[in-house]
Amino acid sequence: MKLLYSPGACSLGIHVVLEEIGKPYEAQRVNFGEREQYGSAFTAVNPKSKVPTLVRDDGSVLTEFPAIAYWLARTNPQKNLLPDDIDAQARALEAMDYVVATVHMQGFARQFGSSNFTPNPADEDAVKAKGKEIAEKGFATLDKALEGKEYAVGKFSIADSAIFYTEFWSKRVGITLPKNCAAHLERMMARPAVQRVMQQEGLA
Ligand SMILES: N[C@@H](CCC(=O)N[C@@H](CS)C(=O)NCC(=O)O)C(=O)O
Repeated sequence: MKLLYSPGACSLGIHVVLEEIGKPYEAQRVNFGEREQYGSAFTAVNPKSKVPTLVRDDGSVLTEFPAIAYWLARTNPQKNLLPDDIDAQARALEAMDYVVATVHMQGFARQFGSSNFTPNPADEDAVKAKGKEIAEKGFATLDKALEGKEYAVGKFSIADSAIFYTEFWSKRVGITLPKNCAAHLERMMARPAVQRVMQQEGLA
């Protein structure tokens, strides 16, 4: 398998899942600085111009964080990256979707790429402020869900790798994480798989 990633991007969460699984894979850096994701070599693989992109052993390509994480968890059941219990499984998917679709795509995307949300440069500070508000509401919601728990649905699951990448981004935009999210981030950073990914992506 090959993961196409950009250091510190949301692909970080999938990189963690691959390290948790522990099977051989290749991690190929996509250089965002050089806009490689828009070049023909990349778009031939993923026309969406986005990471994470997973090229599977049979050559087929899987995109979208929740789909990739779900597929990796279900094809490696011995790693218990998704609970067996249907209700807990649904909770894991609920948390993952909330992180990707709301906290990331509505909250952080406004802060990292405010010009994508308005044609008027004068509005960009307001866009960023709205993004911060959405992300902070997201962390407050996740914080409640994490109350009294080490991980989102009991044991470590793919939901935690999604929560982790947005927690990891919080410092970049000056968000102070609420206590359960801060403890969750610390717990994630202590995992050997996460430490290996930090080294590999040059983030340590
Ligand atoms: N909905 C996508 C979001 C992926 C995404 O937004 N990736 C960002 C990095 S965090 C990206 O590749 N951005 C490159 C670009 O838009 O040029 C998913 O779930 O994977």
